[in-house]
Amino acid sequence: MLKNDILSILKANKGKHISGQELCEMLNVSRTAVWKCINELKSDGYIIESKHKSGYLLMEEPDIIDYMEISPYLKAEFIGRNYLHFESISSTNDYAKEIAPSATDGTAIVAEEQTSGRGRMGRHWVSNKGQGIWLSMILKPNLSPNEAVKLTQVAAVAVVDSIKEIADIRSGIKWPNDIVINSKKVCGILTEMNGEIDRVNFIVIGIGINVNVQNFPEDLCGKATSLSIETGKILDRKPLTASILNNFEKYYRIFLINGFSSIRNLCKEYSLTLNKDVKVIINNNECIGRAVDIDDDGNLIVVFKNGEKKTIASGDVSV
Ligand code: BT5
Repeated sequence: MLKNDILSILKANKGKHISGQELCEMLNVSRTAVWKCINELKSDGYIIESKHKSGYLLMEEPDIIDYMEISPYLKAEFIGRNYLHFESISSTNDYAKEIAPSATDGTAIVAEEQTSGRGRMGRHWVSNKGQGIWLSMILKPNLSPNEAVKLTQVAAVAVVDSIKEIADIRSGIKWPNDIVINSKKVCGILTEMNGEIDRVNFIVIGIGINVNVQNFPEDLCGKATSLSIETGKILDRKPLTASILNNFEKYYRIFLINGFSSIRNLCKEYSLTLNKDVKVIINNNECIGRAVDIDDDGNLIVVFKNGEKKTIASGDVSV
């Protein structure tokens, strides 16, 4: 796309004017085509100085997480290489499921805002405009459905690493799908699957991270937090988005080659649930026990007061 080519040149020449003539020659297009693209970039939020005789200078880039903005940080080879960015969408997971049958493995869908962001069991996920990373990845591994459910843990480990890398703060995993800082949820993961009994057609992993959210609705106060609240800084979402894709690809490859057992130690190290008393809902009854292990299948092992040991495969566990 011409607009992206022009943007790449302006980015590569930061601090330096590039004349319209130079752009025309480099890209073999007309002056009008260049001018049209510059105007489009300006309306996308890029601040571009246009000076008679000296040309165009990129002064400021918008706070958006489209491919052009995140790709300088993207090292992953297939996760996020097909990258669809939306200003606003109902839910990146819903859209991912819609397009998954014909989408390539590793496709990422990212939105600045979700109008119907979802958690598990139809719960609402607050997805403020421009303040978080609302991301879904489409995966097409050759796995059985019971292997696929472990991908939530793989994603959780990747998110903890990325938060440390970019925000320089330690977070932990509240089994199975919450990332927590100071006892408050900063990120939730929603893994959804389409397949048959013994075969996965596709998996969608949705990750929602509160990056620069400052205020939450009343019902989430005291329960939710953001990286900005925890660090006292406004963070750049671009390297964080790319880092999540990079780290996810790294752990996903390890998982596919060596199985979940190779990720298990990190899950245990990052776990905020292990060695704590937990409430588990079993057949609509609330039972209290101690979380003692995460097994090779990613299940939580809980020992109850009566000495009974149970393997919890999914569901709601609260510390
Ligand atoms: C989750 O569900 O934590 C999974 C959230 C996944 C969100 C991503 S964003 C991209 C992709 N597209 C989607 O539509 N979804 C995924 P669960 O464990 O059921 O937690 C949901 C609960 O978290 C809600 O009932 C609230 O109590 C709380 N919550 C809602 N919004 C939140 C937020 N922004 N931050 C922290 N907690 C929130």
